[in-house]
Amino acid sequence: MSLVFYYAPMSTAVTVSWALEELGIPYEKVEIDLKARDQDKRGYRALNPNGKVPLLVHDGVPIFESAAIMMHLGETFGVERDLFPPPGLERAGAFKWLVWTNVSLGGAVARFLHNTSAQVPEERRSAKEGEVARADVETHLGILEAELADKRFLVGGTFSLADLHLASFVRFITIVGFATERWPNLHAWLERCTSRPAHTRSRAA
Ligand SMILES: N[C@@H](CCC(=O)N[C@@H](CS)C(=O)NCC(=O)O)C(=O)O
Repeated sequence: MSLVFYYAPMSTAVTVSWALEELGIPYEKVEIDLKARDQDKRGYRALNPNGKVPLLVHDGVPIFESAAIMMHLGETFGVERDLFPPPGLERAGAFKWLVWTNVSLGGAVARFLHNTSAQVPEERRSAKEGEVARADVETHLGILEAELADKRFLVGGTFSLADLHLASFVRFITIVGFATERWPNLHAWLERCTSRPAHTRSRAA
């Protein structure tokens, strides 16, 4: 079995670093220097035509999109390690939150960043759209807050790669201006997830 993980520090790839650390499976790491535009090199584009990280190549098969990588890691290695539900309705719950992270919450965050980040040329930004997107992000965080009112983790009562992926993303958005203290259930859940030793190890790696 071979797993090659293409990553960049402080990018969407951190969720996969954390998952690989939780799973404790051997893998090879290849750093992609985004500033040097390694992602545009022909060899990399042949594996990931999107030119983005993360990318996981499993036995020669390239898998891009962090949510898809998480689903694949979960069903292939996570079930026997109690980090992903077996096939069935709990697994459907894990899929639901993985997709929600990238599409629903992630879409609102992408609009927020597009309209507020100094890295986007001013003429392409709109303060009004930025405010609308901020409100959308907060609505999504409110949905998560309600979901966590009576549960410690998203599916099946135990920590899973669905929690890991969403916590990794929520941690990122705390850095771009969304303090989680306003949502106490979410805040406590984020602390439960990110205090895991594998998270600490993945940040040090
Ligand atoms: N939807 C993708 C997003 C990946 C993504 O946007 N990666 C960024 C780093 S955070 C990237 O590689 N950017 C390089 C570029 O756009 O040139 C996923 O979840 O995997």
